[in-house]
Amino acid sequence: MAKAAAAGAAILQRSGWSNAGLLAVFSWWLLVWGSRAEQMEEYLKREHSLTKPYQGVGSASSSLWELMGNAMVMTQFVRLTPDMQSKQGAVWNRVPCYLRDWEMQVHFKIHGQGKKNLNGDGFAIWYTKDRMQPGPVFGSKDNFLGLGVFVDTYPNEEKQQERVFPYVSAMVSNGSLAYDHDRDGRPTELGGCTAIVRNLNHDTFLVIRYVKRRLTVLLDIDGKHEWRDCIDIPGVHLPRGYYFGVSSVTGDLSDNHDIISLKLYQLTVERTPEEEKRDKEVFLPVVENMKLPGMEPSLEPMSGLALFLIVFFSLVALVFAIVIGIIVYNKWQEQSRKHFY
Ligand SMILES: [Ca+2]
Repeated sequence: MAKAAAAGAAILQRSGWSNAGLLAVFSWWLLVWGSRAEQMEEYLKREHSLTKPYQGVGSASSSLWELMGNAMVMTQFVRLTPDMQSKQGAVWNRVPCYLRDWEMQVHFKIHGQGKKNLNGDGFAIWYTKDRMQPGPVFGSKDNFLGLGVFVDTYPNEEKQQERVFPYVSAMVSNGSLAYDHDRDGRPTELGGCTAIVRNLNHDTFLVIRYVKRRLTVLLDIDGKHEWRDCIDIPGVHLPRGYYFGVSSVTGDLSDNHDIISLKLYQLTVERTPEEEKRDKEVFLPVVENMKLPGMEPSLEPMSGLALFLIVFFSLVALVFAIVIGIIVYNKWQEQSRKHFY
């Protein structure tokens, strides 16, 4: 129900309702659904949102958002890259986000001259410790700390059978995990889905929702004003105080990667005492039950314990085998003695 309410609010806002009108409708919505489902309210946080007319972005140092590389502010959108080879651009929030539960709504447009699979590379939405650092992951730095959601429009891996591109995927790194560009991030992917998003005449939206350590990514790309599930992963622990940003890169192949708006909503949810305990603050990003190669350092005390247990049980098994051996030997000797009588 909370999902329906959030989606409803987004649709109303898109269709140009005033804030007061929206608030009234939304209050009613909450009254209707609130009694039935888990209560969730949402507030647009202007300090983490990028909306038209993008006042001061790229020109004023007091602006909440900062441009990098080839990114340009236009009247109707922020263009991360133009449809030209070897460009990279990004826009980063200057204000760290200390919210526990949030939702980032991304209104974007990817379009260009390239025919299917002759375009690239896509763009990334970030919630990371570092900001404004160019690099190889959709124009931003690798071995990042935090979350990256990628809208990958070009399949670099040759044998792509399971994944149809463009493809949306999510990755969480604690700094020691690298993005494998040649395999489109497949080794570190937490989840993903196909998203046909290029050269469309209708609006395309992506939502990243982070509530009670559950990370979900929803898409509205079919022009039906409906959210479709793409990624849903529980047990994602992200530190607070990281930065939101979006970045993009083109190589031999290119596209216009345009951001029309980024809207960050604070979500207010109630937690039980157990949930409070479970959702305690973390200082490094962690995903529960994920065995990713780079995540091993944080599990080192565990592998020490595992080694001890292996040695311990091996010794127990050895002693057991020796005891059995002695018993069998004694029985055998007894048997052979009986033969002599
Ligand atoms: Ca790719």
